Amino acid sequence: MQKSMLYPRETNCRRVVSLDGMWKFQLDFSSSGRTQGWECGLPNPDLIPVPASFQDFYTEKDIREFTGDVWYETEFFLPGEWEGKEAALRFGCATHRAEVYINGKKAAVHEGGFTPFLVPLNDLAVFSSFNRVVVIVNNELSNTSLPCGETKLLSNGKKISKPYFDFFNYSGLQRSVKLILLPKEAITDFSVDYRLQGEDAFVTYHTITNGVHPVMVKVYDEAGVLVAEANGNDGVLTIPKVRLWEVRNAYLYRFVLKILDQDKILDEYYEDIGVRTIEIKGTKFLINGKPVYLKGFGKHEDSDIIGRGFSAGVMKRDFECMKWIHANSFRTSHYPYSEEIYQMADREGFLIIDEVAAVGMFESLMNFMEASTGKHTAFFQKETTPELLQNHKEAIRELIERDKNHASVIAWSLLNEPETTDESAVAYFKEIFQYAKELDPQKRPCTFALIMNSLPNTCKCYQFSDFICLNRYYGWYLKGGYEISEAEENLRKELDEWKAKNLNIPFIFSEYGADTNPAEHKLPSVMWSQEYQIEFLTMCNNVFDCYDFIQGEQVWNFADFQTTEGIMRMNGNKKGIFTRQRQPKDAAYYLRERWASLEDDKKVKLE
Ligand code: GCB
Repeated sequence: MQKSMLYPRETNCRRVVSLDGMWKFQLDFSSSGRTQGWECGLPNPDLIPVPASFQDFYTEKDIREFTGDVWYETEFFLPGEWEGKEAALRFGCATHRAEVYINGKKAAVHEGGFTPFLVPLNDLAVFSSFNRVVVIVNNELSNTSLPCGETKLLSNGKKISKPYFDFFNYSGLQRSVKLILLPKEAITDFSVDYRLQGEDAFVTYHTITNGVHPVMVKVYDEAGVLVAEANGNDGVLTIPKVRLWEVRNAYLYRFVLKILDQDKILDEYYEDIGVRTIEIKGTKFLINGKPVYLKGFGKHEDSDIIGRGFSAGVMKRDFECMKWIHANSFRTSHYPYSEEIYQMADREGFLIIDEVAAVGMFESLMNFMEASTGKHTAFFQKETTPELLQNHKEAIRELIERDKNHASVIAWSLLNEPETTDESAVAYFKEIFQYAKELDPQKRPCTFALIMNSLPNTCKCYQFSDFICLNRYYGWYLKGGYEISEAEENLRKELDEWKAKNLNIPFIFSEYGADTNPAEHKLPSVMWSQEYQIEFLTMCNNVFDCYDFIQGEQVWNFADFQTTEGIMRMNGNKKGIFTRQRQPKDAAYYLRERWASLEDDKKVKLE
């Protein structure tokens, strides 16, 4: 069976059965599962829901903090009528790596915790029968994992995760698992690109199949009317009088692909796709040739009890909150999100900066603090760097292959806050950026988020970015509280230095934010109070409005989220504009007013 990232859908020729629900579950505290044959059945399992992170269900700290192999098991029935076709299991993700056993036999391995993978079943599973799947999910961090970190052994023999990043190392089967049926001759990949001319759109498409028969493509509008068709695996579809996908005003066409052998349908697949163009011209982002100013957030997949597990309910609430506050965009900080979130963004007309899990490439357990102290970790000089580079490229390949058809995805973020002050980063960046450019059929802009010490005169890698994403905390980690006037001066000084470089590309603030305890009110303000969060945002926004190359503001963070415990975090990062339960802090009302007054396509105050 050929690899394929296509989202599972039921059609004439395909079937999808959800395996979500309660799975058997066992932590391997003594690392003995492999020698004791757990792949043939867990000896002493508990039950746990899939999809979900496993950490926050239990009352024992040893479970929440568990680092190592966690084992999952379930049974599935493989229908007899599927015989002669291709059956597979599809994992939405397994964080951070997985080994899958079918009826005791090793069937697949996958590295990387945020992208889907298929496990072919035909050779190992039995049709018309129940079959056992056992999955070993490992959540250890290292210098070669994405995200990066370390795994340490405490003197009591227990392992602990030490992330070089600021979010809890949630793991497990965090997205849906599906049993899927594909035809023998199948479409394995499909991509599109667009050109607009007058009122019409020319959609270049490209399909990959594993057979000899050609693909036929039909495009239907939202009313179900056929608007374009073409024959052949590659071609150009003409959509006359196209209705474009616009920011917060989405329109999706249904692309139906079929492999035909005379009258017989060998395979059928569909995707709902918005037609839009994205380009950068000078300091502007242009969607369908019109400028857009990004308003929104860096987010996390993070909520009470299920951790990073996908929940349609949480997703729905997040989109409703983002609509209420007049946001138009978000960054999938710091890893590819669940596929359903991109589908929803397509539907709702949100813009996504899609980030790969390349976070923590600055060796520090508190990089948010240490980046501004001049700390130097020579991260890309390690002997493990070649292996990291390989994993990073594979993660980018999977990300782009998975997400390339989403109208909502307007850019790829290839790293978050890497160390860029050392010459050794340059070769690494060059390879990563070149690779992403080659892979994307739409040649979307590529970028990375700059850490506090990646400054106009110290950053050796910004030249690779098509637009610059600044993560800046003037007024929080630097010059907070009553010193905020100096924070403002420093922020302006940095922006003046960027301006002097005359790069003639857009800049956005991909992070700026202040931790805020929703229970804290103080007049006059102090850091951590609701009042200070508004003061901080107001200061930053006033500065942004003075620089016309600033073409977007994404506040850190949409909602409070869980991190590793420590003296810098009060049971998590509290920079949310919403609480972890998705209720507004005071600053949400401030932002709502500001963003309502900023049109999607211009910076009102400049004009
Ligand atoms: C950053 C990181 C983000 C942190 C944030 C913070 O620069 O990119 O992951 O959570 O700062 O709040 O310190």
